[in-house]
Amino acid sequence: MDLPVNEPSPRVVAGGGAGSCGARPGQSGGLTDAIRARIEDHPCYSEDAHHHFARMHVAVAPACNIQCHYCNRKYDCANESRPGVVSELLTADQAVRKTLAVATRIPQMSVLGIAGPGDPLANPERTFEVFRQLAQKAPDIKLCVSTNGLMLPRHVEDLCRYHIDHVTITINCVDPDVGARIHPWIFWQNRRVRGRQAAAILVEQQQLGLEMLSARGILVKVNSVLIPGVNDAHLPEVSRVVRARGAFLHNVMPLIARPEHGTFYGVMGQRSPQPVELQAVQDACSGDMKMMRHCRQCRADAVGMLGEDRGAEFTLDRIETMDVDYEAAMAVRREVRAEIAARLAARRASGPTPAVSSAVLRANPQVVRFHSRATKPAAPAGRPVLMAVAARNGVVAVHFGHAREFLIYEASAAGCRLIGHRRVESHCAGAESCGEAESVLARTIELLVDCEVLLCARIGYEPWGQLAAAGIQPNGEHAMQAVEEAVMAVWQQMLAAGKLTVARTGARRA
Ligand code: CLF
Ligand code: SF4
Repeated sequence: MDLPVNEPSPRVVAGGGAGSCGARPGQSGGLTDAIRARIEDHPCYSEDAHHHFARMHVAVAPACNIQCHYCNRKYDCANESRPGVVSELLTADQAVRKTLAVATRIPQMSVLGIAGPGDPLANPERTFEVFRQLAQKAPDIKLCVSTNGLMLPRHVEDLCRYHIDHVTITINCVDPDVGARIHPWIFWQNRRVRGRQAAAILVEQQQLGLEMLSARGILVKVNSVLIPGVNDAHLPEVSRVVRARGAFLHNVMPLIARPEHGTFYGVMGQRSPQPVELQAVQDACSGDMKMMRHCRQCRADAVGMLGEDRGAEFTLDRIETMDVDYEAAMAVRREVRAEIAARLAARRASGPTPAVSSAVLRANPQVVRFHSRATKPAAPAGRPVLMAVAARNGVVAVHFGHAREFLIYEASAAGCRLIGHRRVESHCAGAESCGEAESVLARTIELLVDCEVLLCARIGYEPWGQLAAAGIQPNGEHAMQAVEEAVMAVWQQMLAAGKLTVARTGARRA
């Protein structure tokens, strides 16, 4: 399954996303133009791309060859998004049909990933049959796979054969003693191996597979699950080692452990990390390694933009009734892709933004207008400010009460950078009573209490008052504006008002 990887901490003022700070001829932000071209439409490998391009997973890989203490693939909740979870297992033919249907309906869907619910390389026949068919029928779709790495060395040549250009390996440790506390057993050479010996084999195969992929020029992202008290202090070493072996990105994701999931960690009461702990470990890992901060820990059957799941629109019975003309769809997909690429290029150059065409609006109706990237704020420098943003497709487009997640940005004189995202319960949609809405709001405020500003499209009077009382200033003045530009505009207003030369005031816990 995909236990998600990352991106430099992009300075938006300088070009951000896949990074273009201090670009030299032929390079952007340390990326060569060739690599930029390979990631610019991949929503996981490029932070910029995730505002514009969608991904989908097909759940064709039920079996797994290892056990992780955080995994229980039996648990499925349609409202939950976490790796390993699916609603419908597919055959290879069903998966191909579904992929073509989704790519026709969502033309900005650029990547098909196989990420579970087990391990794709523990189910090689189905996995490679999907890739084989799609390489022929839909050559414009990028193919992506996520694996625990145990069988990776054995399948590197297969991955090359079908032009799999992006591979994710979940690597939680490089020390078998740490690994033995995460992975109780593996299935290796027809027998079950346990404990430290199992972890040592897993680590060895992961590192060998990583080296083999890097040697073949395949972009490798490493996902690591942050498990407080188990591998938190160890992950910077993991980052250093995988970087040295050629990994392109590192994605440190928080452990999800709840008793109702029936996982070992959930039942044993292993806690998940707080957002500040996650950020601290991501920062400690960053060094010269690109870090991904926008991962959404997708389900193994996720469909749509990161952070949304349109899987319910593409169940098998619905797909049966859809007319799919992929030749015709490819023309629309080319048009949409070209327009997104043009807008991204314009933003990178901080030049004028081309008008949004009808094709893009059809594919992406939330995009009403799109602003060029923020310019570098003038001195004097003020202190950094954390802001929570209710966004869709890179735009401040979501009503506070409808938000299911907030992007967290840090704005400073150096520009703004994405710190991560935080999931919340929808204040309006989920609550069945006033009392319930109150407690949902209280939990949201608790989760965002380190943020000073909350940007959203609209917000009601009641939550406005409670957020402000907790020291979080709601702001609805930048509705439908590009997120980074809105964040920097607010920061500059605070700077001009003299609020950034003194420490934050008025913050209190909910
Ligand atoms: Fe899927 Fe993974 Fe490919 Fe992306 S997801 S197989 S690299 S197409 Fe992306 Fe989802 Fe995070 Fe994975 S946001 S869980 S990192
Ligand atoms: Fe679950 Fe671990 Fe296997 Fe992924 S690799 S399916 S998390 S047991």
